Amino acid sequence: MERITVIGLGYIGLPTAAFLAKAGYSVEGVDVNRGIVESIRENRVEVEEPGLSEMVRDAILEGRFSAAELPSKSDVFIIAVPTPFDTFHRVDPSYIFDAVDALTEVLEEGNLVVLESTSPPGLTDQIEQRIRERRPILFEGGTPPLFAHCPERVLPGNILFEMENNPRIVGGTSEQAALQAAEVYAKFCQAPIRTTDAKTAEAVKLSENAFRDVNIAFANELSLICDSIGVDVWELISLANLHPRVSILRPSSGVGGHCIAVDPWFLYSAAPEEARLISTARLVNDSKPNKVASKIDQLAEAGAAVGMLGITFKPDVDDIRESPALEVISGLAEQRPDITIRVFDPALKSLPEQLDRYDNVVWVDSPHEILSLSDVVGVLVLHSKFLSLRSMISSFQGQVVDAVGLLS
Ligand code: SAJ
Repeated sequence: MERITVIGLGYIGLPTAAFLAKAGYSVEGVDVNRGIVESIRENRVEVEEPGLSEMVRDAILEGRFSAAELPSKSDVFIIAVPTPFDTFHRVDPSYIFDAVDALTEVLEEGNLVVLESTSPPGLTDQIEQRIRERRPILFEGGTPPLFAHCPERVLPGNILFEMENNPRIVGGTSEQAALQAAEVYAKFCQAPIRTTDAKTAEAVKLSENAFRDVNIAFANELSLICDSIGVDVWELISLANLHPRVSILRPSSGVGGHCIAVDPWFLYSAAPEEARLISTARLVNDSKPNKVASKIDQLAEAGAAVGMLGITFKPDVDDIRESPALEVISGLAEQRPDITIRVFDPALKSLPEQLDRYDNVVWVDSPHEILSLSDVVGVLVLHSKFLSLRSMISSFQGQVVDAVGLLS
């Protein structure tokens, strides 16, 4: 049985490891976070994703998945660690390089190294170069290690389905690398797998997320234009979308999460002079939470009770990373110490610490409390559990700021 090591056991690494184990590989998951390693050893999964716990548990019980803090010898190494960016929107590849340095110690001739983490164009080539400098001997025989980029494309909340059913792009620093990596992914991915060079694969992934960001920015910009000219943006979009070649996305509280709000900057930093539309879209989307907060601010009289529906970065997930709703609430809490802000989110059990520190922000256990105790209500996330509140909100006596179109 071939051995695969997956470095980084988060939203992507963990399901990837589970799929590979299910496909018959002997998989070792590696994470620098001891808590994560221990949780796997105790058969626990801390990533909230439908079906994932069961799949990981099966892999562990069948003896095909184990966890460690450092990589051991293997045939294939897959890197799935986060790639953050700094305040100047420059990519910080330090987690990737830490993972690379850890595997360099145990790498052998003929091994395959696959980068799944979203990365700036050229990083997979840099990884090869870095290892070549540290272990030149591995490249002197007839079977040097191979390097490829296979960007993840799955949507949080639907990861298991999409990991198996979304087409994959595999880019190698050589053709052989791309083909070998494609062979590994074909063991569990049912959709077409297309091969290319590593830099193209990196740029493809970034372009996908930048495409979505630009399109959401268009919808968000329309919502601002509509507010200023007194037109209902939701009606406008539904009418415009009747055109066979128009498909406008949904305005919102802003764009959050760890992908779409981040990745376009990687394309931007690769060619800042050229990436004008992409950087403007980022700024439009980043400005949206503040616009929503201002709208609520204007409606809330001194000492008002404000209710907020939704905290997470998008509907029906429990993830609050880069959440625009969180930004709306914290921004308003800071600007308006005189108002009380009651908050409810069906995907969470209590206030996250980012909101808990405000004396004027209070968690409530049901959306009905929000509606019965507030003068102004903000709908910040379109959770499907909120759909049943439509008629109650429509007959609500106070003011409503519906940033996500629940009522439309
Ligand atoms: N959003 C809107 N309006 C819309 C659609 C989304 O405001 O019409 C907002 C959401 O509320 C959220 C943000 O955009 O705050 C991003 O949500 P999303 O569902 O569009 O995407 P993510 O970030 O969950 O996942 C994206 C996906 N990329 C694309 O669809 C091109 C996913 O396939 C990628 O794998 C993932 O990024 C990633 O990890 O890169």
